[in-house]
Amino acid sequence: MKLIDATRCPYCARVRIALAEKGIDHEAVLIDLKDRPHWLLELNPPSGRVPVLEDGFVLPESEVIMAYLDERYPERPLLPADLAERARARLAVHRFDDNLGDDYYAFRRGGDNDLAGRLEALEVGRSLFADVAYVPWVIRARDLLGVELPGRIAAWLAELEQRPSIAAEVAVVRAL
Ligand SMILES: N[C@@H](CCC(=O)N[C@@H](CS)C(=O)NCC(=O)O)C(=O)O
Repeated sequence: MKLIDATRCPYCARVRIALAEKGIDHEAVLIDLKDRPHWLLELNPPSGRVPVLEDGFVLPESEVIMAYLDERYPERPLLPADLAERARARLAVHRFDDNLGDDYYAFRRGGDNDLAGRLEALEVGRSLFADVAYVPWVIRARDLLGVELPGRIAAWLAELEQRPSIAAEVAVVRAL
C-alpha cells in the first residue's frame, strides 16, 4: 500500500493517523505541494490533490480513504458499529470539510481569524473517526498558527495526544 502524502497537509494527516491507529504497513511518497509532480496530476486529475492511496487501485479523498481503511482493516475500528452513528460520523466530517477544511490555508495567510470561535463549535468526542478527521486542523491551529484553543477543545486534544498516532502527528507539525 502506498500513500501519496505531504507533511503540511491536514487532509493527508488524517490518513497518516488512521494508518498509524491500525498499524498498517505502507510506503509514503512525499510530494512538494508547491511543485506538484506531473504524475500526480495524471493519478488524481484534474487537481493532483493529496492524499491519494494506492492499494491495487487509486483512491483520493481523505474521508473516503479513512472509511476504506476502516472497512478493510476492521480491527481497532474508527467508525462506530451502529449504522446510524456511522453515517452521522461521516456526515460530520463532510460538514467539517465544507465549513472549515479548506479555510486552513486562508487562516495561514491571515484571513478571517476567528479560528478559535469556529473550533469551539466542533462536536468532539463522539466518534474516533470524526476526532481523527478534525484533529489535524486543531493541532495546526495551536502549533502553527498560535491559536489559544477553547478549554473544552484543549482538554479533548490533551486526551487524544495520549495516543501514539496523534503524538506522532504533533511531532510532524512541530518539525514543519
Ligand atoms: N477533499 C480533499 C481535499 C484535499 C486537498 O485539498 N489537499 C490539498 C493539500 S492539503 C491539495 O492537494 N490542494 C491542491 C488543490 O486543491 O489544487 C480530501 O479530503 O482529500
